[in-house]
Amino acid sequence: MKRQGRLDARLAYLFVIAATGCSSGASAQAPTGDATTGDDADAMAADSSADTLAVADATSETGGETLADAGADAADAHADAPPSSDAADAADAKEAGGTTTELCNGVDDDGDLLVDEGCDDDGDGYCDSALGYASGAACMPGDCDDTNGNVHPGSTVFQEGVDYDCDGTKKYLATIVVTVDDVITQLCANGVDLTLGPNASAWTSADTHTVIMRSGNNVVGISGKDTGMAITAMAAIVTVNGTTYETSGVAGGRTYAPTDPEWGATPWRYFDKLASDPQSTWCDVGFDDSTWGPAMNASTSGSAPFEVGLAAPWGCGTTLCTDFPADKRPNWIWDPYPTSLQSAWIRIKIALP
Ligand SMILES: [Ca+2]
Ligand SMILES: [Ca+2]
Ligand SMILES: [Ca+2]
Ligand SMILES: [Ca+2]
Repeated sequence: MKRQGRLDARLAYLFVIAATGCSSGASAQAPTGDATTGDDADAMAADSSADTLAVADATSETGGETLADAGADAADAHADAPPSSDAADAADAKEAGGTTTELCNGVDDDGDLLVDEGCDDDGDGYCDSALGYASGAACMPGDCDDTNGNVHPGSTVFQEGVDYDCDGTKKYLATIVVTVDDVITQLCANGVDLTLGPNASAWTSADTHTVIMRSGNNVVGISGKDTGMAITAMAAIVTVNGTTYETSGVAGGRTYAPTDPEWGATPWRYFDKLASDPQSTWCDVGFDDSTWGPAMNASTSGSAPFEVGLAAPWGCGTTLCTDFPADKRPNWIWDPYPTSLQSAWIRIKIALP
């Protein structure tokens, strides 16, 4: 019995050895088949430490990454799209339910490890206005075309038919050719006076001006006077966005009322309240010219007096016919009822897309 008892004790000891195992046995574990909960398949330390082997660790990490991580996966509760290195686990906050759209804010919103990607593709320093914007962005807001570096808020690089300064309006270069018998006293566009040309006081020669117009309504205003205290007449062509607006009027000789069909027959409106100033805001886009009447033709386009060689005061003179485009002959227009007006004002409203 004693012999048998010692044998039983030895077997029990060996059983304990076998049951408790030995830590040196775990260190020899192969880099696959991770048996310990919370550990990696790479047999290194637990997930709270950096993984160093490029092995799959789909079993023990809640994120189910398919590539080895370089960062601290203990904090990573969400899967990174491979081949993310997960170098910045701050991105996990976005993966957990943050926005999936990149905003221009200095933060990687969509967790692709790129900060503000797409915000300034053209490199002009302004963020794509199609993306959301918040403080922290490296670019300024409001780029309405992030494919064109000359298009951004404040840009002065003119481009025909383009909203190059991102204020919501397209821009167009308008050309104004104008003369007044006898002198131009004011030329304006959209409420801004233009510098008069060298021929402002020489009615036999016209001056050419350029001005930038915008989407919506635009106004060109011309004011002049007759130095002989008699009748003032004007001739002008405005060309913009492929359309030409020649001065034109209605048949004259009488006073027109707003109910007359002739009242709206010409886009050129004439201030016919004798020689008083219409208002300081008469050139503004918002000025109400509904009480202004239609201008009267002093001569119709293509006929006298806009023909070469006609005598003063209504002929082309020496240069007037060449100052205006050869295929364009504006009418001289004046007051619809022939009174002796020393001063006159005309304006035209032009709507652009
Ligand atoms: Ca991003
Ligand atoms: Ca961002
Ligand atoms: Ca830009
Ligand atoms: Ca741009």
